Amino acid sequence: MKARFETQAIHVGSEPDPLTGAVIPPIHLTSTYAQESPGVHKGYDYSRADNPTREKYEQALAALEGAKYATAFSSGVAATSAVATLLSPGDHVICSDDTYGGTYRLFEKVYKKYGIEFSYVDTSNLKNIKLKKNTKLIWVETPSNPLMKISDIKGIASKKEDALLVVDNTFSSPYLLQPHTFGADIVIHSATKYLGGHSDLIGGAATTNDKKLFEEFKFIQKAVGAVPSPLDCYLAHRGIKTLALRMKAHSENGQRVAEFLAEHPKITKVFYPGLPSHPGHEIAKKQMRAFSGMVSFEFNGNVKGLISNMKYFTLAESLGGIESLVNHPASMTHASIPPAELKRRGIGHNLVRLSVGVEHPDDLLDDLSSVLSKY
Ligand code: P1T
Repeated sequence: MKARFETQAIHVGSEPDPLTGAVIPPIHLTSTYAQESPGVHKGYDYSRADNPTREKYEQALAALEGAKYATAFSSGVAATSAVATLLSPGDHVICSDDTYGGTYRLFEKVYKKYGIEFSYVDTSNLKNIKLKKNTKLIWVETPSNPLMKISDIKGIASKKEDALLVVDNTFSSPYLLQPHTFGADIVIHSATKYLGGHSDLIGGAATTNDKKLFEEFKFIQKAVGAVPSPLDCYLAHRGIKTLALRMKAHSENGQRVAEFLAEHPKITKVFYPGLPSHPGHEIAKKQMRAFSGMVSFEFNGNVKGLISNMKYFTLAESLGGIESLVNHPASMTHASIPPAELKRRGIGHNLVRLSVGVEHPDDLLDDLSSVLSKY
């Protein structure tokens, strides 16, 4: 019988070291490998191409996404870029109109000039998935960054024809959502976030069940060279062993914070898929195990004062670590999106994004309550 998620997270790729019996396999901090004679070696020749620590981490990642293959990259953006290299001039991409700002920047500032066409649509409404003859890729972020829109992966997969469906699963993590089971061809991650879980590394990954796609990713990994270091692979692999525990706590705390904010008289709008009032709540309930720790809200008072004076929510970019963070999308994570496009997307100066950590929820609510009483 196939082991369950929590068991796989701890055991896949973590078998004791055959040489010494070390329960935690060693970190292979090496760039190169001795060869007996040219081309005769133990399966490794250079760490950009292959490294045992990276391989073990990739095995664990694939298992958790319910995929056959995983390829690790040096950042989430590098994983996004690896997917984009599958495209050719003249290809068309449908992309969620609410994504991490760096994804938009990469598509618009780097790949557009190679003759790739991008349409940004609200993928939370299936009616907006309109394929053109040259549509090769559909890029979906769910929940999206920063407005927490929920896209119906199964519904989009049923409309994708020959296009590849890519889901950026960063905000959910594989514990809450396994996009391959709903028909996604490729899942990408910023491992910097929930996978690593401790805000101490930058990493990315792509998973797939398609051998040909995996071979292309393996090639890009080596040929382009955006690989994570063995130490970062070790840290990310160590992080995912507690993913289930952390995601349960993040989701419980996220729900408490979202409910608190929804009741607060100074907050005009809350974006959290765990609230029954969220337009994507029913779809989220069907495809996710819980609703994660990402909560956004609109506050029409002194936003700068509010976000700069919290006790436990540190003002910083990024998300998904055990500690709570607060971010101002318009001027921080999404500042690379031009003002008119930010406006079209509904990302205003009054929007605040929280990455709710795993501290005691009462302390987080006390912090929010106190700062909201001052600003
Ligand atoms: O930062 P990096 O590891 O390169 O990951 C990029 C990325 C990809 N996808 C999503 C959904 C993301 O949120 C990110 C990075 N996001 C932030 C740094 C942020 O604070 O939103």
